Amino acid sequence: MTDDRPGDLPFEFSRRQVLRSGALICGGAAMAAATGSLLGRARAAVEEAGHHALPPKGVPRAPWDKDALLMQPEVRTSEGGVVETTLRVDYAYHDIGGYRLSLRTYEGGIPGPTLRARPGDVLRLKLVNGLPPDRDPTPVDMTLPHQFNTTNFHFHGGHVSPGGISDNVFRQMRPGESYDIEIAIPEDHTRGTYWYHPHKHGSADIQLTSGMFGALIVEGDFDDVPEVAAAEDRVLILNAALFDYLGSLEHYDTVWPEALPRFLAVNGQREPVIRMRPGEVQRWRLIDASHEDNFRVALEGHELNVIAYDGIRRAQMDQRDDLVIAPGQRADILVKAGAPGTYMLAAVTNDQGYQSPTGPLARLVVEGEPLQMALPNPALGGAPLKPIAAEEITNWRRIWFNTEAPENPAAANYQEFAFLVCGQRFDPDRVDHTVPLGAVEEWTVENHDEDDHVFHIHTNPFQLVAINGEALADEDRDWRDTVILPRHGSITFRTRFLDFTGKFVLHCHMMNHEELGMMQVIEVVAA
Ligand SMILES: [Cu+2]
Repeated sequence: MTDDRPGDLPFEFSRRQVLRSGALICGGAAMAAATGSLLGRARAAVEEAGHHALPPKGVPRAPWDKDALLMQPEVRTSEGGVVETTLRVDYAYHDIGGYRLSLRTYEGGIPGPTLRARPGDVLRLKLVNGLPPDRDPTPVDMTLPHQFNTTNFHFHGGHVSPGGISDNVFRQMRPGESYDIEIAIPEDHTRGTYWYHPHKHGSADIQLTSGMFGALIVEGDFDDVPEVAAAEDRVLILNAALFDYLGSLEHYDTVWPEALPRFLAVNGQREPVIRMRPGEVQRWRLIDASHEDNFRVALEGHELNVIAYDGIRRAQMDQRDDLVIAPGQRADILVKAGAPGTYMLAAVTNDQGYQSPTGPLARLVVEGEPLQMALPNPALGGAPLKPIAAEEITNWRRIWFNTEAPENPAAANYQEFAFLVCGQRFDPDRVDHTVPLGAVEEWTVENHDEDDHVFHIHTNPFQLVAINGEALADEDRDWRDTVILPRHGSITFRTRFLDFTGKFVLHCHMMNHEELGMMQVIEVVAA
């Protein structure tokens, strides 16, 4: 084991995490035991927080192989320009971290299959909803979570038509029925890491938290960079495990409290092992499929070299000690393995208005014959999207996210909270923004709340130009589809509405917030 990182990274589990984990009497000892060794501190915190000790009874059990290798989801690729496949939604037993859970899945797996396409391809999917009938066929209140067995399909980050049977999140896919989905990926689509998940308002939170997510890769982004092309390519979908005493997710209260996962997971596994050889470079496609929380991801002893955010290639590799990733976001990183040893990949202390969850994600085991692999020149070149200049802008908008909380939030039920955009709850029948096709707009999104939120808009990526009113330097003007909206702050972005008419949504990607109303409708109309 080595520890060649600077020792100032806050790696301890948060106090709240320790208290929550039922380790109150030894929580103080865990903190006191923390030493200068990053690995030692993380391990001590993990042990003291009780992460490896299953309670004596309760949730159904299954064996936990603590040496299991990180699995890759089954891959379904395009043939003759078409990715043609069935996605069956159904309950399945899922063994993770010593528990046997009964969860809603795609194709019986967590994650669902990885779909791989090229620009110009068509995704031709048959979604078979094999779930049983909804227990609430006529919901009492459509603005609150409801009908957890009705679903639909969203291509997160896809620059594709939001209408018809394409990426249409207003569709309802009922239990016992099957539905065709056909999404044409434009020839000029950005190539990179995307993902899919349900987006039916009322059930998306429960379904996504269950494990209904999968990677959707548009191939070919770094064909011209040999160091990236040579790297083994792995999908790492991060999420937080939440379940009730039956190992299931049938009530909204199971997902409601903020930052209360049982543990963190990668590709539906708890602390899997990733093997590399010394000097090897691998490409990890990080996807944050967490229902609610940000993760500050760090890999002990190693730099994270970001080559793309949200599926959009950067002009310059972003070399970092750690990386905050928010629900919905992706970060493609290159990892160059150091000396032989075991290194922890973990979510470390992070403040998003409250403490983000912390804990181990995976273990990197570096062993075997060394490899001589290089990282690319940090100047990657070839950024795919043209920056939006001020002169291009045809319109400006300002919106804000706000919340209304009951007198004592910790004591209250979720029904008592309101998550709002511009003071209003989501209404699928109300159009909040009408945009003429061809518009190029600059939007400022304010956060009037004391916690961070996560802004996401469908159909068109955007270029960030300012945070909290401070203009970003040209090289920091990342293209994104999902971005952290800082508490009592704002983001400003520019975006082009050039290719698609129709209705789509913007929302907070903290799924609890979306489900309780923090979402708006945009309609792009022919000019
Ligand atoms: Cu939010």
